[in-house]
Amino acid sequence: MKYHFADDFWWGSATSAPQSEGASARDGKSRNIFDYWHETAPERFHHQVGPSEASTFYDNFRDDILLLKTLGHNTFRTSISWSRLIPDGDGEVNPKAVAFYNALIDSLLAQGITPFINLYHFDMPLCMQQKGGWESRAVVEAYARYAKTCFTLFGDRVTHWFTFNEPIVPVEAGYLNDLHYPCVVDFKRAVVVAYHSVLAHAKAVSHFRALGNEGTIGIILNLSPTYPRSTRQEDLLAANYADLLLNKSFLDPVTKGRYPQELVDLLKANGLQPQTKPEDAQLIADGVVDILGVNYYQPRRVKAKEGFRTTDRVTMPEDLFSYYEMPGRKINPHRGWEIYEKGLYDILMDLKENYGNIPCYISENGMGVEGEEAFIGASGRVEDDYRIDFIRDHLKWLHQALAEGSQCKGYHLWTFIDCWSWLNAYKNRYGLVRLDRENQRRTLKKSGYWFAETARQNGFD
Ligand code: BGP
Repeated sequence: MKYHFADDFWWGSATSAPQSEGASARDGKSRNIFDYWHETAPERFHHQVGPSEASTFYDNFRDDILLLKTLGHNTFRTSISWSRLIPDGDGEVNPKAVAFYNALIDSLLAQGITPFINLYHFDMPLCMQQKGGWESRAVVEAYARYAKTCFTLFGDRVTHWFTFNEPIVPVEAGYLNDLHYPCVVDFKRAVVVAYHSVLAHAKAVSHFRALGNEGTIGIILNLSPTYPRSTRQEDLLAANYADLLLNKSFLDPVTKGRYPQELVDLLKANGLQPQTKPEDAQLIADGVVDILGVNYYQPRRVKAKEGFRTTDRVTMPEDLFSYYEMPGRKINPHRGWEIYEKGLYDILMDLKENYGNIPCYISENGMGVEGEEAFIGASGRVEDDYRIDFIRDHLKWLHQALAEGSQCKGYHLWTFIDCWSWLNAYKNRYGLVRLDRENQRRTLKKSGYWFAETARQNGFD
């Protein structure tokens, strides 16, 4: 076989509680910011459905896990919903949530599928957001207690933990770009949110280690290589700034235990530095992860902002860099995102060369397709050859990175069953399994069969 992977390579897919569970107001769960936002601002979503219409995993998880087995998975990532487990964010544990997550974990293990459990996937409990969300240190403490509760309740069986999924997204989308609730546009507040997320992560890691549970703890970051438009000094500098703000702002503290000095200096020079406490530096130093999850969809193509001088005062990241569309780039015609498979290799090589070759795995990669019904064949199956090509071409670059010494231990596709998404609901379908929203019927796509076969034989030709 031309592309063969190690016998213990992790083959699986990823989802999140808010995007799959549904039952968003049942069995004691309180609202998170997405439940609330979809109820109160439906016009922002062109009246699309909200997370209450997710794919009913809460009720169907047992059957869905059998499907995971059919798909050749030996691992599967989902998240625990903070607002389900601790409805008031910081108090009593909800016994119905404990029963649900116990049953979910046990059902996965019974099928020989190792659960990868993430603690936070953009879904701040509304009551915690009302206390300031990640801008508040009290919320950092509440999150740390929630994390400790999860390790205590489920740590006898869960051995692969992750503190956050893509913590830069709530920073960018929620505090810079007016895309996610609370729709703030303020660089200084965004920096506080990012800093407190790192502290929350580090506190969770400390709890995990203090409990002495078996297993590993990591974080999942969306690492997008930042490629400059040209070799002009200004463009190189712009790409470096984008890398600092969007990748290294989390990657460095969670893998090296400290912020890059260049970032600290940049924030300081512009009066953007967050308030710190003397004990923070040690906390962050102790929060270094055992393993990194890497989400990769597309690179960032960066150029210098017109007329920007390095002496100018920065009030928003756009002052430092902007994006451009690279002529001739390969595009996903069904969604518009760039496809650049080698980006995956570049990330893995960067981790190898500049981050001590930290153990990692690809925790998300996938192809969203709008209007996928058009690809349903005569047999009723989605004939998604484009997705098979997408996965295979990324896996080839992953394989190359392994040949060059990367410690990448697995690959999770986004996602298992077509799922609800934050801003687009069901517009872009990503699944190995098609969801018919009329009757909740699940049907394997062609890519599902291909993935199962690839996982079973640990590779492909
Ligand atoms: C990642 C998120 C996922 C998922 C995915 C696809 O950033 O971790 O939650 O949604 O992107 O993006 P989208 O759903 O916006 O197409």
